[in-house]
Amino acid sequence: MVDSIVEKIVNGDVRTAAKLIGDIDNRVPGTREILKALYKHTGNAYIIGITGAPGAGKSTLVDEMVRDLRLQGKTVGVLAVDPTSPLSGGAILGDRVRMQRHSLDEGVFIRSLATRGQFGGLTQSTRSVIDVFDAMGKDYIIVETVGVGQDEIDIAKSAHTTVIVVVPGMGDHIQAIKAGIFEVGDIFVINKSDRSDANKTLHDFKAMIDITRKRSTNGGWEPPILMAEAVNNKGIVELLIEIEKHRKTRKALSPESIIHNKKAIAQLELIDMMKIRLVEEVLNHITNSLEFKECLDCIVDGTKDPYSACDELLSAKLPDGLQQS
Ligand SMILES: Nc1nc2c(ncn2[C@@H]2O[C@H](COP(=O)(O)OP(=O)(O)O)[C@@H](O)[C@H]2O)c(=O)[nH]1
Ligand SMILES: [Mg+2]
Repeated sequence: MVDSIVEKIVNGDVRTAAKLIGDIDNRVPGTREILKALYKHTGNAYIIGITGAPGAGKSTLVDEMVRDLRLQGKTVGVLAVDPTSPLSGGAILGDRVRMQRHSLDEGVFIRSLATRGQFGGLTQSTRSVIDVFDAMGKDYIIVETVGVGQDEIDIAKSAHTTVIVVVPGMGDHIQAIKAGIFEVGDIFVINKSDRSDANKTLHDFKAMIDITRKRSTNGGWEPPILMAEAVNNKGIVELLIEIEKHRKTRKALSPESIIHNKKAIAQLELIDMMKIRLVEEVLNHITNSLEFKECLDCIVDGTKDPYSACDELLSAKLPDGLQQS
């Protein structure tokens, strides 16, 4: 069963992949076993993260990038991670319509993820879907995220090249985007540069990212700032050129730094994976128990304080030694 699913995905079977991705999003039990078997077929795709505030033009940009990459004969997987818009909602629907021109193209596979599990786990499902695309043999995987939360920053850290999209008049946008996201940017794009205040933004922005530019650790790579008008297909070729340059810079790093980077990412991903399992499994177990409901009642009627309730619930479920904090 697992073997035949894996075989189909490795052969690029879209239906099987779509089903698995849906199962990942919905946390269907048993999905892990497939992912374990699939893992050895991953590691070949180049992963590009596109992050920015809602409405910055990320999807428009991605759509144009897909077109250019297809013209180069590359296959592409696109994953839109947007927990703020459910599948039926505006943004994703817009993406669907926009991306429709790729819908008959077998070299493009577009999916979206919307579920933030009760206790988190969006990063985890994103990585799993990336693995599915990767195992399908896609040359490039483009992951679109809204740069607002820690999840998005962590997702960006796993990408090989992270592109941060901002728009003119960005004072507001800077606030909408979590500051930490700028530190993970390898390339910055000022989209909607058809707007009159674009040059001012470029100026402001240069000053701002100078502070966060990450020179030393990246083989001398200085994140460039590009102007684009995604809606008019301007700046896309330049963006792809910079991505390729960044890819080469990464490749040219010393073997030690490559291993060092790989280890850092492996550590981040493994801790994330354990975190989500611990939190999900332990919390699910506890919150579904009778004791939990009794504790809630006691806190409400004033016969127990939440500190004692927490200690009692955990001491019943955690191994000795993990209980004291
Ligand atoms: N003026 C202008 N509008 C743009 C540009 N790029 C995208 N848009 C528009 O901005 C809106 C949001 O774009 P979208 O790609 O959905 O943004 P996302 O939320 O970041 O994915 C859409 O109405 C686009 O047509 C641009 O370069 N200039
Ligand atoms: Mg979008």
